[in-house]
Amino acid sequence: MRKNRPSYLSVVLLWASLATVQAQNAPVLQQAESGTLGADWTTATQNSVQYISVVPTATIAAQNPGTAARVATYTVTFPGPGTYDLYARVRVGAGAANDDSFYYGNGFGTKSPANDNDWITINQVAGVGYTIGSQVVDGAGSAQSNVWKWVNMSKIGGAETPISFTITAGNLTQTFQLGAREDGFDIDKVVFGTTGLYFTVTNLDNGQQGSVNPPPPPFTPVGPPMATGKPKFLGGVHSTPQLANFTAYWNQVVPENAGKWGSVEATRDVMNWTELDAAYKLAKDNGYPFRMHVLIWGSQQPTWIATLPAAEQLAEINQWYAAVAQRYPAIDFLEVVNEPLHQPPGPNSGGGNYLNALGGNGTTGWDWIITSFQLARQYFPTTKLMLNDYSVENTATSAQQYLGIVNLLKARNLIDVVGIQGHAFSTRNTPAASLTANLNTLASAGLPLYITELDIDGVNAQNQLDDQVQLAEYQRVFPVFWEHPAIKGVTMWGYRPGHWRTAQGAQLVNEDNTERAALVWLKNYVKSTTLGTTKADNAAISLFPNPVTNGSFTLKGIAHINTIRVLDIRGQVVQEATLHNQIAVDMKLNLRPGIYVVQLLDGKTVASKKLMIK
Ligand code: 9MR
Repeated sequence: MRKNRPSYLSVVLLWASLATVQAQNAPVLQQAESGTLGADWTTATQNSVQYISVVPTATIAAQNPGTAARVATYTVTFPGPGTYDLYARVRVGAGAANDDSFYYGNGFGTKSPANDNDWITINQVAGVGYTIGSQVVDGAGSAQSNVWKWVNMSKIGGAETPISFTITAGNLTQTFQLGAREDGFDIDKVVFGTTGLYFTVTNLDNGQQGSVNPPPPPFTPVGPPMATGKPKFLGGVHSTPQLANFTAYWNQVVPENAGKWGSVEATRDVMNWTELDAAYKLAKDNGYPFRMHVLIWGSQQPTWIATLPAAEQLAEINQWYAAVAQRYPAIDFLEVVNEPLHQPPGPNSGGGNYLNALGGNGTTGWDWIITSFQLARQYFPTTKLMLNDYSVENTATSAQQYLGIVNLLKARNLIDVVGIQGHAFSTRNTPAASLTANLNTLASAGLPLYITELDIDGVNAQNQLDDQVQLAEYQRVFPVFWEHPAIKGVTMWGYRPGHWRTAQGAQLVNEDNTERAALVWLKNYVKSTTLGTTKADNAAISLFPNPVTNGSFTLKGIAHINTIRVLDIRGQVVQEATLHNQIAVDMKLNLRPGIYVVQLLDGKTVASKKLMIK
């Protein structure tokens, strides 16, 4: 009868409610070791994680496991019909790209081990996946090797187009197969989760249902940059992985790779400015100082220049300088030469091989650097010119050698500021007192110092991310730099995952932007530390006679002081002395009568005393 027939509307409603029921099918979790494992699989347990991997001796067939020994078989019962994505908790071994592939069956059922069409190849797992509880596991992520991570195997590319799995009513129990490809690829468990739902790492870890809507991002920093209002900047590096929330933390910009000559002009006369433009714009839009990294270096240089005759090389160098100067009229700091002590532009691959075109070593030993700076003054007359290098803060000999180059340039009025990279590999085994002593050496040229590429690692002895290890090292190293009176700014060489030292845990935030302990501390430390006006124990230091009548004065109580400076009323240093654990010193002055300021530096603080000379 007509009135008993379901209306069109109720059919739609019934369908919709069925769809809702389907969408709520519980995820299905399968431990990898629970299957029927072919003979080439091994099961192991580490830190209470039981997992499977294939023995190293097996061969890799192109796009299929090859033999039944390399297949693992599971019988899976689903709670209801629907479409499911396949998630897996896996670990890529130390071989990274050589340890990061496997297969799964192209649909349910028992597959033929050597038939390509029966298998989906999953590859390039080394650079994808998620580790943090709140992260949604989609097709991306940036977890690396040697960590347990979740990957949506129905979404990632890297080899073949992946698939989802469809379950129809009445066929809830299915056979599912995995196949081995590379050794060093460990599988802990898999989860079938309803396609279209958002599964976080926590959901998958615990077999929980995903959510219909994307969960809100767990953390958004508010800013402003932590050094706002401070006399020094605390800057950041510009590159794709480092961009998120930049302006909430950093107030100075340097391009990570986009300003290297080999990146701008990989092909002769074809300039790629895109990313360098973006870095410059980020700085200028926000009123942050911009540092150009880098004109002359012996790494990441164009390959085509290495084989040109010297005269042509010099012409190309002039064109490079001119092009940068024209495109970026307001560079604040220009790295003219990077890494002179370690990577001069020599004949090594990517080294440019143009050192001789710039005058070679010559009589000064560093003529090529002098020429590089002379050209820089010519093309960038109003820009602060910088020399930059690494590992000059951790050894006294390198500091002296570097100072030698700085002084050669300074004597010719070619240099304005001195860059010290400050990487973790230089600071980590260096006592704070040695860092300070070397900074004092470098400061003795009287030019401002900048820490240009700071990073501090954050893993423990087992190479696992360890917030406390990083925090302790930040607390040990950062204040040495930040509070040194000669250092006028610090730039972080990245702070997010994707950092060049991600494997060493140097990132300050997690994938989901949450702040690691070191960053929480750093924000508070920078905010609460008063710079420049911190006084050493002034009262304990006595200076007499004052006024000075016979051209000299005595200082007592200065055991901790390493530098004495006398400044005239315009703030110019007119006399300076370096001390080594002396309890008293007599300073002979060669100055006109008048009022001066005596500054006493201990590497962390500056104490000042007024001095009158009669
Ligand atoms: O961080 C940069 C990384 O992405 C590049 O692959 C690498 C190539 O040389 O350069 C890194 O940056 C270096 C910087 O340009 C100069 N000082 C050392 C930095 C770390 O290697």
